Amino acid sequence: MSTDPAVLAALKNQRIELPSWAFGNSGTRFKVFAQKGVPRNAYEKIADAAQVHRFTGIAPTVALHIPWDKVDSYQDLARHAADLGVALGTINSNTFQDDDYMLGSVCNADPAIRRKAVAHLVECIEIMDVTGSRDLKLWFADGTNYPGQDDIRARQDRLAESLAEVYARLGPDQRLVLEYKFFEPAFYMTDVPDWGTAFLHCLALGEKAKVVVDTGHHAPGVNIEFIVAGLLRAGKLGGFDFNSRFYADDDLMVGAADPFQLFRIMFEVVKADALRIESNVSFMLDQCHNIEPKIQGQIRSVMNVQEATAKALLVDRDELAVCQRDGKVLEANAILMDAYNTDVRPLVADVRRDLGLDPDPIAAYARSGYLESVVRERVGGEQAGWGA
Ligand code: RM4
Ligand code: MN
Repeated sequence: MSTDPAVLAALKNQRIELPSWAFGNSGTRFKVFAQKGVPRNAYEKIADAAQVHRFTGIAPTVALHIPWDKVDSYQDLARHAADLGVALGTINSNTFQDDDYMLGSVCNADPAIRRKAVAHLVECIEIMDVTGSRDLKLWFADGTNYPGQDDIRARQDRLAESLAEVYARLGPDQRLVLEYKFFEPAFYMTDVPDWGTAFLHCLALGEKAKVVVDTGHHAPGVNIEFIVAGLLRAGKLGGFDFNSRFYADDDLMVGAADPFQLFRIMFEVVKADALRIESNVSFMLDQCHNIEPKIQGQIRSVMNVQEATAKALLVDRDELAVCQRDGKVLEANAILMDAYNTDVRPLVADVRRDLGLDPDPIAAYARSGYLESVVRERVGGEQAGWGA
């Protein structure tokens, strides 16, 4: 097992952002299953997220989703987070749950509805001003279900105009990160379906606009690490929404469906030296736990990203470069596979020990009795959930 100090340092400095919505109830369009002890508001979601950081040591920020996490005072919420040893991160907008958005939000043919959507996005920036968040994450459910339903190109124009308005409102240290998804809820045409469309809009907007890669938002068989490599090369990768898919946008724990893919993605990140916080690539989780315990599910996801990263860091890149130069196809592949097939669990356990943590986060969390205590305390009130 490598104890290369650079590998250990990279793992200790890794940062993964947690999604507040992962701690609320969620489910499928068929049924949302309520779990005992689930948070009833943003404050309780942050308390749960703080547990994930407490046992992993590398997840110190929590992304909010507006209006799901609306509170009276974001200053107070930020203070609450700080008291619990975490900070507020990315602000996610939501223009997909209002009746007005049935035919789209920023791409809607009705200018009044577009104005309403843009106003919501500006409201999110106002929240960022208070929380000190850097990123406004945009994902649009906009699209059409039937050919001819609306004008594809006109919708792109409306999108560009709306984005430009929002972009103009960003502060000097704020960014707009645009997420794509190939289908759902629209089934014929989605307005931001792929990295190319997101990239074109970000390019037109400027330096402060970057693309977000949600690992669940591609058709089967798409080579996601290729997209990641290209966006990194262009300086346009804003970050990730990590999760796993078997079929559509399944939002399962990252690394559950395809740990090898996660490793390949992290290898591109490591090669581009983009793991460092200063690279400004953010590593967020975007999951909705349907049937599994939420805090434990998030801990597992953080561990999965950490293990994939450790394997990526172990690739003998010098040797790989030689094999690639010499056209040694199978030798080059073997170098990658050697790293992937390494059991890095002892290495990441060492990283945790160095951080003063229990080497087994799942067991330590179970022993802490946190879940039992919130199940006891969180009675009454309305549990937070998707509201879908
Ligand atoms: C979308 C997308 C967004 C997330 C919502 C809940 O499919 O992944 O990132 O905020 O779901
Ligand atoms: Mn996402």
